[in-house]
Amino acid sequence: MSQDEEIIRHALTAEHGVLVSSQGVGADAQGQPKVLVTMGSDSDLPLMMKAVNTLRDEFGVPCLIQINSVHRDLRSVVRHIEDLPASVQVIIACAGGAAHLPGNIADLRADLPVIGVPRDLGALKGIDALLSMVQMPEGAPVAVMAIGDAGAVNAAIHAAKELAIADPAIKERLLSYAEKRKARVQKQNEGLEQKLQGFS
Ligand code: RP5
Repeated sequence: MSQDEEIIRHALTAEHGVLVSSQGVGADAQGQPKVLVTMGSDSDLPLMMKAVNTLRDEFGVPCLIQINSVHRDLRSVVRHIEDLPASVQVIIACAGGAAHLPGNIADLRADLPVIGVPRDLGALKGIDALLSMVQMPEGAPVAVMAIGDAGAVNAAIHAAKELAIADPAIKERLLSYAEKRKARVQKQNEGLEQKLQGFS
């Protein structure tokens, strides 16, 4: 890649985030982003990759990933969120501690659903983030998921459900995902007798 191309790529990434799809990341990814997965710091990334991978592997939904810190660079958050590509229909926002990112985005984007994922972090282990996200005043809702891993995966499923209202292919994949969960219970029941013998 030439230096000019590198500069353009960097500017696009700063303004819109990195596209991730089933085909890959960034230049390798294909399709229009349907979900923005954003977070306060790249230290949140391992947790949010559970949301990104669920979107891409289970539902084939391309997403944008972008870091947005309302405590370190509020002005750029306003710019990024106001200028999102029109294809983005749902926003997933993760933060830990005094987690103001999802609520601030809910105010900036009255037109898009915002799903909050509280990170299990620090002295209060995510309770602080959960309460910061969930206690929004009337008028700017954030759909808050569980703290940590389950919350990240559920955020992706919830986003897919919202997209499925207008997308039958995603609806199909949601139904297949539910079938896989049912099959897991059946498999556990089949192995139960042998497990019980191990306890006696
Ligand atoms: C929050 O502070 C971030 O979302 C992250 O969860 C937490 C810690 O950030 P770092 O200090 O690791 O950058 O704003």
